[in-house]
This record gives sequence, C-alpha cells and structure tokens, in this order.
Amino acid sequence: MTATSSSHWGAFRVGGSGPALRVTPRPGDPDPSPLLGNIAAAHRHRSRVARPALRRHRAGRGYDSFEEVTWDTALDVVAEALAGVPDRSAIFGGSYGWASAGRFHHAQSQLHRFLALGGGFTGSRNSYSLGASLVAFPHLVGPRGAHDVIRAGTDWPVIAAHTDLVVAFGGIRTANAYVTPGGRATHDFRGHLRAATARGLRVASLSPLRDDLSPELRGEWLPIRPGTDVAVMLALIHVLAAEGLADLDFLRRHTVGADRLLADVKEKTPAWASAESGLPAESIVDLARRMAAGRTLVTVSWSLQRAPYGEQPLWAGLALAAALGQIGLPGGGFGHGYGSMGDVGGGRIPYRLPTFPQVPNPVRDFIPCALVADLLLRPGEQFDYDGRRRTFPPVELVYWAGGNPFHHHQDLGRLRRAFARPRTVVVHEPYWTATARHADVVLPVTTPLERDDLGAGRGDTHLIAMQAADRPYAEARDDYAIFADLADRLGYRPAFTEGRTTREWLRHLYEGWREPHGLPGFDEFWALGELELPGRREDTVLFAGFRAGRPLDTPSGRIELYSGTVAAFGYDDCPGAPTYFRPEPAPIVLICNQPPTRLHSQLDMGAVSRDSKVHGREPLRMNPADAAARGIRAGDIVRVHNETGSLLAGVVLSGDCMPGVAQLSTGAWFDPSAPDVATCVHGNPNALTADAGTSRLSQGCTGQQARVEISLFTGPLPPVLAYVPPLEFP
Ligand SMILES: Nc1nc2c(c(=O)[nH]1)N[C@H]1C(S)=C(S)[C@@H](COP(=O)(O)OP(=O)(O)OC[C@H]3O[C@@H](n4cnc5c(=O)[nH]c(N)nc54)[C@H](O)[C@@H]3O)O[C@H]1N2
Ligand SMILES: Nc1nc2c(c(=O)[nH]1)N[C@H]1C(S)=C(S)[C@@H](COP(=O)(O)OP(=O)(O)OC[C@H]3O[C@@H](n4cnc5c(=O)[nH]c(N)nc54)[C@H](O)[C@@H]3O)O[C@H]1N2
Ligand SMILES: [Mo]
Repeated sequence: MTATSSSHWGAFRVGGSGPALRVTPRPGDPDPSPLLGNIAAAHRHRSRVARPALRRHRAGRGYDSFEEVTWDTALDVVAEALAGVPDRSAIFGGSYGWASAGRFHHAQSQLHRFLALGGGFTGSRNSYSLGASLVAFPHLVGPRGAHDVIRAGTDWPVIAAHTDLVVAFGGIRTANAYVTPGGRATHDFRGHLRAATARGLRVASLSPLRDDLSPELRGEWLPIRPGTDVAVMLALIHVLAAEGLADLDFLRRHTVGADRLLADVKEKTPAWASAESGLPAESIVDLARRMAAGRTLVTVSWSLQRAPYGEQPLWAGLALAAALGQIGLPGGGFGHGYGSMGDVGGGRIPYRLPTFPQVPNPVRDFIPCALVADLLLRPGEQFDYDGRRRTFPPVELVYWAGGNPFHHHQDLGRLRRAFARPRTVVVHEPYWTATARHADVVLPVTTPLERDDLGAGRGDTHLIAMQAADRPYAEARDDYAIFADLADRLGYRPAFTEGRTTREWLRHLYEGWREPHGLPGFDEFWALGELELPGRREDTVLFAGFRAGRPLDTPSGRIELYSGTVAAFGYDDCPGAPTYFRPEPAPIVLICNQPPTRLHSQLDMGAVSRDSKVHGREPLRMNPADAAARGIRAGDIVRVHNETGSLLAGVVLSGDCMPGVAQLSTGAWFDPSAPDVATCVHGNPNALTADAGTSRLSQGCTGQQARVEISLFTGPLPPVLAYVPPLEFP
C-alpha cells in the first residue's frame, strides 16, 4: 500500500513499514528535495522516544538520566504541575519551532489552544527567521507594506520576464528554497531560475560564500566580509548620486528622508566601502552603473538581518532600491528572501488554507522569541522592544512542543543555566533531542508518518492528504490526544476537542473550507490523495499599487528612509536612518547558515545528514589559506572556540569560502557530553554564538555569525552520544 504524505521540504509517497519503510518523491514534483532521503532511516531510529519518561532528579536538568513511566503517571504529573501554577503568566508556552508539516497536528497550534483554554500563558512573538524584519519593516513601509515585502513579494515569473540584473546581498541559495513552512508540492524554483537565465537575467551575488549563488544562475560572485553590506549599499547610493544616476523624482515623491540620505552618503565613497568590505572600489562603481542601466532588483536575504544591527541592511537595501527609482515596476525595486525560502516569489493562493482554530490568550505578557534565556534568567527585570519597556514575568513552568531551543537558540551554555531555573519543564518530542534531555517530563509523540493530516504551504499548488503510513512508534501518541487527555484531567476536555476525534476534525476543517472553491468532498479528496488548489496567482509586483498612487500605511504614507518614530525611541543601536556599524574584528568569522543536508536539527540521524559528516562531526568549510596558516588539513578535526564556548567539527577545505570566513551549518544535535573537550563535541554552532539581540528595536536572533578562532584538535576524540537515549546513564 502507498500513502501520500508531506513535509516542510516537499510532498512524497510512502510504502512499506517499520525499518523497511520507503519514501519516493511525489510524482508530479519536477525537482524533489534531496532531504527526502533523511526520512526512512529516522523513522524507527533508536533516538525515538518510546515511552513517557521522567527525569531522575540528581545532578540537574540536562545532566540526568530518565526513567520510563506509564502514560497515566506522566499525564498526572503534568496536570498536577500545570494546576500548581495559578498565575498563568508564569507558564511559558511560546514553544518556538517548526515541528512538522500538517495543518491540524501543528504542535504549537495544539499547545497554544490547550494553554489558552486553560487560562493562558506567556507567549513569544516573531521568529528566529525574521526577528528584525517583522519589527523594522512596519516602520519603514507600514504594517501592510511589511506584510507585502515579507509574504507577497514580486513573483519569480515576473522576475524571469522583466529583470536584467539581480543584486543579491546574501546570494540566492538553491538548498534553502526547497523548504517552505507547511510544504510545497511542486518545486518550481530552479525551473524559474533557468527560465530567467535563458532570457538574460544576470546576478551579482554579494556574499562571503561563492555557492550562495545557485548554479542555475549566471553572474558573478562579489566576495564581501560578513556584516559590511550596509557600507557597500551606501557607497552604491553614493555613486548613483554622484553620477546623476539616482532617481531624484522618485525619492521626492515616494520617500521621506532622501535629502538626509543623500547628504549622509557624500562621505560613503567606494574607497571607504572597499576598505570595510574587501570589495574593490572599481567593482562598486561598476555595479552601480550596471544597476542604473537596466531593470534591477535589489534583494536582501533573510540571513543578513540574523546578525548584530540586522535592521540596517534591510533599511539600506530599501534605500538603495529607492535611489534607483524602480520600486513598483515589474521585476525592479526591492525584494527580501529570494533563495531563503521556497514560498518567496513562489506564488500565492488568494484565500486561507484549512487551519486548526485558535482561541485568544488571556495573558498579555510575551517576549520576542529570541529573549528566551533572558526570560528565564532575569525575572522581574525590564527589556526594550519596539519603543516600549517591558518586564520579564517570573516563569515556573516551561512547556515546549514542536521546537528545539537547544538547537535554535544562541549560547547554549547560557540556555542550560536558564533551563535550570523553572520548577518544571515539559517537552513533547518524537526524538531524544537536547531539549528533551533538559526536561523533567518527556512525552513521546508521533511523526507525520504515523497520523492523518492535511498538508499545504503558502502559495502551494496542491493540498495533500497526509495519510498515516505506519503504526505509531512504541507508545507514541499525537500531540492532540495528549492535550485532550490533559484537558480532561484539568476539566476542559469538551472545550479543547469540541467532541471531535482527529478524523472528525480533518473532515470538519476540510468541509468547512472546500465549498466556496467548488472542491470535491472529503472522502473523494482522501481517496485521490491530493488536489490542485484553484485560483493560484504568480503575477505579484511588489508595491505596484504604491507606485500608482496608493499611500503606504506609514505615518508619511511614503517609504520612510528616515523614521521619526524609530528616531524618537532613542536607541543608539538603531537610530532613525540606515546606519553602518562596523563589525567587531575576529580571526575568523564563522557563518552559521542553514544546512543543505536537513531542516534545522530535524532528522540529523537521516542518511543525507549522516553522509555529510566528517568522523561523525558536522563538516566545517574553510579557505585553504586560513587552514594552511593553522596547520590544518582536509579531514582534520578542529576545535572552534571563542569566549562563549567551543565545539569540535570536521574540516572540508574550499575556495568557496572567502579568506577569513568559515562555514558551519546549524543543526548537528547539541552534544555537551565531554565538557572538558568542548561545549559541543558534535559541531552545533550555537555552542559558541553570542546570545544578544539585533538591537533594542527588534531583539531579533543574531545566530548567523560567530567570531571565532579555529585550532587543530589532536586529543583523543570523544564519542558523539547525542543520539543515545538518556535512559541507561548512571
Ligand atoms: N546559529 C544559528 N542558529 C539558528 C539560525 C541561524 O541562522 N544560525 N537560524 C534560526 C532559524 S531561522 C530557525 S527557524 C530556528 C529553527 O529552530 P527549530 O524550529 O526549533 O528547529 P527544528 O530542528 O525544526 O525543531 C523542531 C523540533 O520539533 C520536533 N517535532 C517534529 N514534529 C513534531 C510534532 O509533531 N510534535 C512535536 N511535539 N514535536 C515535533 C522535531 O523533532 C524537532 O526537534 O533555528 C534558528 N537558529
Ligand atoms: N535545506 C534547508 N533549507 C532551509 C532551512 C534548513 O534548515 N535547511 N531553513 C529554512 C529557514 S527556517 C529559514 S529562516 C531560511 C533562512 O534563509 P537565509 O537566512 O537566507 O539562509 P542562510 O542559509 O542562513 O544564509 C544564507 C547565506 O547568507 C550569507 N551571509 C551570512 N551573513 C552575511 C552577511 O553579513 N552578508 C552577506 N552578504 N551574506 C551573508 C551566508 O553566506 C549564507 O550562506 O532557510 C530555510 N531553508
Ligand atoms: Mo527560520
């Protein structure tokens, strides 16, 4: 029997079961993701959580082993712990993370509904992906404009048809575009790139890594030191202004703050930007001229804002596009995140997809998500965020379902100290992740292969019937079933379930949604396995309406190249206009980007991810000259270290890294089992990233870069214990 299913990296078919489970791509997908190769080996991997488990209280969270208990015992413990926190703001249920594809079983939605109906919880806002963008853009282009920039940018077919030159700060990475939250049935990204290239599109990729430019694209790599993009952007505006190539009419009619900007860039010469960025001054002058000579799109990848002062490259990039005057023209102007995610420029469906309903959270306290360690370490203290001072509530109970903070957060040593604080930590997980190891109660949950669901992502082509392909592993249960039983113990099961089983919910969500679209009934859909989403559009031109005269919802109605609102906040780390902050010097800047071999930390034990490791450690790429200067050769194990922490990784030499830059993707399972050797012996870069926000404006994640030294490691190599369930430890 074959089942249809889906993941954040695409839809697929499943045959067989248990260790013999086989995954094949969805037949209609022209370019399926290589990440499908991780699924089979992970399905029944030993790192699955088999039964509910309680921590044996000995050395402290993250150091202890666990004891398996019955579901009744575990649920009693969790219900009692929840009932023991009458002040609901002391329950932190932000639970940031991607969980799995599937519109009903989405773990955060399940948790948030459960906690909100029980009286509320302290939540979290924004994302690690777009921490600065989600707060800054509403000031620059208004809330509606921000939504458009982030969620409804110019579509790829429009770019393919109109754009001559893409100036891509942070490049356009193929590996990232396979991924879309909720999934994508048809990976058309590389097809669009090939069509655009065939029509003549060229790309200038400004990035520390050569292979940030997809091989389907033609153009050049302009190596740039991390964190210096704003200097180059301002110098490009300098050249446009000095050579009479800036569109002064556009600036006057559609922006505020242009006079100030033009005065400010007088000093920002190409020679100055060259000294900052390492890019030759002639390249900057030449690029500015080429930008003005045709239809040009300035794009800033999401990675640029996941760094200190991450608001600035957004603002300066927008200013550069404004100076060119092509904002609102087909294929010209500004873009954000091309090559960051598959749904950017990837079309839209002009209606909502079926979604598990939420209820309002009675608690008003929240944090921007990347302040989680501060929340736990600094109760009662204040923090700045978007023009307000707020207070961290005291937290007694942390509830996480569908995320892995011991993958995603910075300075994991500090996070360990933070997780030692609350009275209770509850985690739902299919796998024994580092986060599960830092819990008191671990509840084993199913994967999408073990339950029915509906699958589709933003701008998707199809709705997928995600059909259970195998029995749940051991005693694993759905998040939904767990919360239903907890709600029962706490006296609100009917409110949580509305009397529906999972199958009844799926039917209910689907039937309530499909009718206006003239789609078949649930049983027919389920038997078909998928259906095409009607009315899909791929013709969006960002800010076309604005150019035609519709004001933005900023205070001025225009693009704010100077924001009086932001200026009035008085933040020295985010003033009222785009500002260059010189990055701290470092022997090596470590780029901690997204892994091409998996999604974040998910299925790190899968075949594609495991095959990439060097002596079982995460591969670290570095420039041959930097390696030679340190006596390091390909295949060596190195110790990467700074004042925050250290890790072991396996070396790959590559001229694709510019000198002074190394690259180590996120997501190797955090393994602090040999602390005398390194904070993480497996190669999770968050062992040594700094836990600091982008600025007081957004407090976004800055994990994309770390400043490190790299040394040859010659000691005895400790084993990687990250996948060994912590049940048998002494
Ligand atoms: N240094 C550095 N750090 C970064 C970044 C960076 O650029 N550099 N990027 C950041 C970004 S953009 C992001 S989005 C984050 C990602 O961080 P996360 O989203 O936290 O990472 P995932 O590995 O996807 O974690 C999802 C977890 O949910 C579990 N899970 C899957 N399905 C289910 C389910 O149905 N129920 C439950 N209960 N659990 C489930 C998985 O096993 C996995 O452990 O990382 C951030 N961290
Ligand atoms: N395969 C795969 N795809 C994914 C994910 C995954 O885990 N795996 N995660 C998804 C998620 S949640 C997100 S948010 C997106 C993230 O999308 P992005 O944030 O755009 O992706 P990254 O791969 O982190 O970074 C892209 C590139 O930016 C470059 N870069 C870093 N710092 C600088 C800088 O200062 N200046 C310049 N010019 N370039 C810089 C790096 O060379 C890096 O390779 O990816 C998504 N796609
Ligand atoms: Mo992300």
